[in-house]
Amino acid sequence: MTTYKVALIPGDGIGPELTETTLKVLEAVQRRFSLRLEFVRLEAGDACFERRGVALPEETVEAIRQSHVCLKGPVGETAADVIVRLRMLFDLYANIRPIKSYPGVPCLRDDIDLVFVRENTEGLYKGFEFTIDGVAIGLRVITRRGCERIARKAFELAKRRGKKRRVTAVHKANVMRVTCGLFAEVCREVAKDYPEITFNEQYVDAASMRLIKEPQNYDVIVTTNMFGDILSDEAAQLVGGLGMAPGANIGDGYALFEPVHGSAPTRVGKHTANPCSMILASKMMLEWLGERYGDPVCTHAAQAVELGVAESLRKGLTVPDFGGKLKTVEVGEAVADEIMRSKLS
Ligand code: GGG
Repeated sequence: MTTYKVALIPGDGIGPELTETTLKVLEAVQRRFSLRLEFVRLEAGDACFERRGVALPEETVEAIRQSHVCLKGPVGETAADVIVRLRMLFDLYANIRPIKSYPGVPCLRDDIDLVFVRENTEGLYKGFEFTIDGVAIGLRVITRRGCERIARKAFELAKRRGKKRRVTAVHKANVMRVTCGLFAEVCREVAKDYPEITFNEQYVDAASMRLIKEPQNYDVIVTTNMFGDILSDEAAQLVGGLGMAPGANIGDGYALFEPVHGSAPTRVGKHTANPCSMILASKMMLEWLGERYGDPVCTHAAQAVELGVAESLRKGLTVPDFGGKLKTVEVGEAVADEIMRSKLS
């Protein structure tokens, strides 16, 4: 049986309670499947900064280097110093954010199943910001290499999903002719290598409207860093909000998984936060381990986690926001029960 070392960052705000809840699910996964996860708890985020004066300590980075994969809770005001920095440090260039309707969840429609492939290391998030004589300047960096690898990721994902087989490139090339122009041009070039996938382009403003008008028509959306961050929050609201939004940060040899949302400080201690974002992030983690290490047990475990989430939501075993009566941690226990009952092996 393979043991995978998981770098675990509980984070800030509701992060620690989402982490404990997700661990209940991952304990069930280990009991149910022949799979071992060794968690290495690490510090990073606002609380770490307040205590130590640094949001992402060097030993955290080093421990991540020594692990197979990282699972991270939300962090608060120090997001730029933690998650944006980790994406750059480990070249986690693809931010994969699935948006899917689950039964029992208040969704705009019940047939939404799309995924954002957001470029994760360039654009306005590069951190090149400065002021000159009272003028604040932020540089938007878009490279051919960055566009090409994220476009390929999107087309490969559309092929693997085998659903609508469509990639939509979202940009604003009519205004940002150089930066978005390069992104659009490279997406068009890459599309030629995938004749079996339908390719189309939308301006970001039109896409933000169409996501609400006809979300069922999207499959894979590829876009630049900031557009992806904004549109994926909007789209999450179509399927029940950010509590239903997991995210993966994927590079060529390493990956980090997290809920899409922030630390939600106003919810701390109320035990009402929906933990599905982080539980589904752990499902994506297992799926990635399965692919990266060619381990079908991880793939089956990932399926069991998703089925467990879907089944508990269907039964109304959820938080008050969705009409349920459960506390955050009890949702994890309900999902764990479903996993123990699952027939996958
Ligand atoms: N948009 C929800 C949120 O606050 N997410 C945390 C965050 O800001 N993460 C940084 C990022 O994804 O770029």
